Amino acid sequence: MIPGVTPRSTAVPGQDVVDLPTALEQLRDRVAAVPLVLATPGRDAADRTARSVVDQVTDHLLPRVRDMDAPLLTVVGGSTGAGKSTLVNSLLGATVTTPGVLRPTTRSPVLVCAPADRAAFADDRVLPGLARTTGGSGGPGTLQLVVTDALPAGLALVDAPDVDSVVEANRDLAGQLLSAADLWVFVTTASRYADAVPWDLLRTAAERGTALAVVLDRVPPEAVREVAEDLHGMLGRAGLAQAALWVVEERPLVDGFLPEDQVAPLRSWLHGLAADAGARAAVVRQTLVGALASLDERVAVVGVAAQEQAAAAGALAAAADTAYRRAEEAVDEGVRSGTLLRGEVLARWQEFVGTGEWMRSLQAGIGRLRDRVTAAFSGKATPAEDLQVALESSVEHLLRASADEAAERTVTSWRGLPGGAALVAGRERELGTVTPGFTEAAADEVRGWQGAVLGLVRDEGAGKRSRARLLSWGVNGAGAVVMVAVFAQTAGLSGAEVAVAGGTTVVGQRVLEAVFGDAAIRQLADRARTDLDARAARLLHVEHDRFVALLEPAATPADAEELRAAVAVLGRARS
Ligand SMILES: Nc1nc2c(ncn2[C@@H]2O[C@H](COP(=O)(O)OP(=O)(O)OP(=O)(O)O)[C@@H](O)[C@H]2O)c(=O)[nH]1
Ligand SMILES: [Mg+2]
Repeated sequence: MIPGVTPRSTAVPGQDVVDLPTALEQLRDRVAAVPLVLATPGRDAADRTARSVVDQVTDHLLPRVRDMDAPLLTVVGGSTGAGKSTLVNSLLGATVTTPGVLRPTTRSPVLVCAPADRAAFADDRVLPGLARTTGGSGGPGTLQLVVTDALPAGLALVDAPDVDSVVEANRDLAGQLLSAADLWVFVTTASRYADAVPWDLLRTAAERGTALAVVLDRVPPEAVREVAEDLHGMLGRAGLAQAALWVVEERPLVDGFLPEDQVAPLRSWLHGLAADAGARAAVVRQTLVGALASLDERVAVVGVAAQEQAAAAGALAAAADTAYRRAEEAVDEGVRSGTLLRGEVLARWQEFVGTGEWMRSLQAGIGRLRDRVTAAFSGKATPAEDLQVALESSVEHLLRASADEAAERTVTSWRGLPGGAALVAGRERELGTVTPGFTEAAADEVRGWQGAVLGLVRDEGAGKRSRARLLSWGVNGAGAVVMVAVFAQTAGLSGAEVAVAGGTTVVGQRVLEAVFGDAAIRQLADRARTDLDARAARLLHVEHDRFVALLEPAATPADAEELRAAVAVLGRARS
């Protein structure tokens, strides 16, 4: 440190202190980055909140805190067909925006400003998501910029689409424009002022203390008092007693404009604001302070949703884990139960050990029999290979059935879990069964396993007495015996039972008992089983991973934590 110079920042270690625009940008980027991908019950509402925060920071808060003196952005919004466009034209005394009989008329907004304020709105300082057009509407996603002497400098007017539009894009855009505003001019009519949607927005304005003027349009002259009083009462009950209320009577239009006496008071109020820098600054501050203050709670809503997403993802992952753990157990169980030594495998096993001729020769005694077995094993490569092929398809079948069941079980559990149904919707057939590559991968693994068993047989027992005997059966023959031993031994089948299964006689059983009782065979079978288990686990992992991959984009508790941190940084920047 340089002597005599103390650091300016009084930041608490570990707590960032940044300026307000930076804090707002960071918070916005955090909110935008929260992946609300799972369709949990609160997701859609939280998603809307997140978007409204992102939009408002971009469209209103950032441009405003960067330039407190920029012209007042006044958005004329409200009920469908209330006469918003007609009002804007009438305020200007010029047709700058198109009114119409067909609803909704205004689909892309029109921003009107004085020539002196052109630069403040021509670029992407405010509402950067809307491309500017001039000389006519550019369609969806655009903002038509109209520069006119009819407006004083310091005040811009936006003719917005209907807030309660039948067209969703209109509703969203209207909401976005209102949150970009320094001042709302909210237009409703004698027949619509009690509608729900406008009141949702008006309540939001009340909560945030947004600067607000309400225009009660198209009021039959005889009902002015009654309707105005009623609306005034409603505004008061909503905490909006401070809102300026303008009543416009329903009269024949004059060249498409409202009669001058109906529009003049509102116009002079707006022009007054434009002329009075102090009053304008007060409006700007009022809306800005309320909007900034509203962020904590709105971001908290997104944070809660992120937590919900994380919890839902956790529950979905647990369901998949359980299903695939059960599949591993099912494979293990299938191997242990000896059920694989049935059907085709059994037939090939019988062929392998049990030719009639060989059976008869068993009578001659164990010693000779073993030689005979040796001869049978080593001399009959084809039956050994047939047995391997039969075992291969039987193990593959077991793997496939277990993996299919796990997939189906996962899909079934996911359907009943928050966020799960939407993930599997329309994909039940694809997700409820093994992956397309499974059959091939399983065949590869099983063949790999068989190859490994043959390798074991070849390498194992070097220098041991057993090796010579083992190899005297031929690698294929000994390998087949080890493979059968895997299923027989773990099933607790004695050599005798395998022999019975093989259809051999009592004497044959004694021979096979000797073969399967052989320590070398038992050891090899243990290692072969461990290898098979590992291969099954690997296959099932791949299957399981595709479900995990669906959950990976979901929000985590860290997302919620980062939102809290960003709000805290904003809080320090604000103070
Ligand atoms: N007679 C009469 N007609 C009006 C008045 N205000 C609006 N209109 C008519 O009502 C229809 C709707 O008016 P607009 O100004 O297009 O209404 P809007 O609120 O901009 O409509 P959207 O943009 O579709 O939400 C048009 O045909 C206007 O001419 C009024 O005070 N008196
Ligand atoms: Mg309109």
